Amino acid sequence: MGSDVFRDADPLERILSVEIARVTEKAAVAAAMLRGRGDERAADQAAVDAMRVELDALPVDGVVVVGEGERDDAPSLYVGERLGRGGAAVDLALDPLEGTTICAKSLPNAITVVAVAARGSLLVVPDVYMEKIAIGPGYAEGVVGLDRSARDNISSLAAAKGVPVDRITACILDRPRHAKLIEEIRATGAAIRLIGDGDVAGVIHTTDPESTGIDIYMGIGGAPEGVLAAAALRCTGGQIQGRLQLNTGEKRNRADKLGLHDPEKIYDLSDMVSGDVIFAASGVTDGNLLEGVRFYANRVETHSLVMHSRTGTVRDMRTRHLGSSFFAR
Ligand code: VTB
Repeated sequence: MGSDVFRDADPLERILSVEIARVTEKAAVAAAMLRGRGDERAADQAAVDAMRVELDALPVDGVVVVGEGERDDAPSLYVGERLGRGGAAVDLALDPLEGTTICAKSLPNAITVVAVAARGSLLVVPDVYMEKIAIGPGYAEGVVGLDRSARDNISSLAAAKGVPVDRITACILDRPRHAKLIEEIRATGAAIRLIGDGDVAGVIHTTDPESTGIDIYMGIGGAPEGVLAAAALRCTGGQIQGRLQLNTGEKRNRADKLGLHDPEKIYDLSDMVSGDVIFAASGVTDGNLLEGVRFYANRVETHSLVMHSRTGTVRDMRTRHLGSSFFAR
């Protein structure tokens, strides 16, 4: 059980860690057809529909634990939906279009994301906000943490990296709620990359600061996105902490029902993802780590990352699709 599910079914692991790319690729192509059309709902729906078909074709017995919402609000890919042709019992965490607004505006870093994990190994969170802090691999455990001030975290990270504070860049969602955090970080001399959406990508960007220019992710975003980001870091290395923002009785009740009884608890990577996980993301629009979908006269090209935590494999996959199914509109 638990973390050995992929090893026990080695052929499955091998199939999955390639087949899973199809899931995010198809969703990326569907969303990319609607890039820059100003219609977030249509782009999201196209990605959802494409992703659902591909997930349902995987050789797994999957249950969605991070999805498009509760059953009533999300007719497809809702939390609790069972998908797959049958096989190993797995949890599915997904975001068919991370950054619907950035896709609709054709801005950078819209991606499609899926994680497949051993059953029971992903933290099931309510769809509330989560305060997060994340850094990439190569740092000692505890270099940064949510129990410390922004100033402390930035200076501790700079010291660990061996650079002055003004060489650190933090990625933060551009939201009014972050005004104080932004002020505090700017006062340290560190730089801030403000993003409009897409904090799963924001966290993943910390894993390759040389390419992305981002050293640390900070601030408040969606809790489901926190678990997805943790799945990626479980594969690449890195650290993440998250604290649910349970500022009403109703939210505390929802968390309580999921077994999350301490509203102040800081969840770390192993709390959010406790077992083996396969993670895939494909670019919809061009970004720092992933290129967006390219349409040519006779083919479509996609760019994906597929990672597996147990083996430590990170596949950087550029794929040419010549099949007509990719052109169907
Ligand atoms: C973030 C971001 C998402 O939601 O989690 C954000 O990564 C948080 O919510 O892409 P607000 O938009 O309310 O700040 C998204 O923007 C959309 O799910």
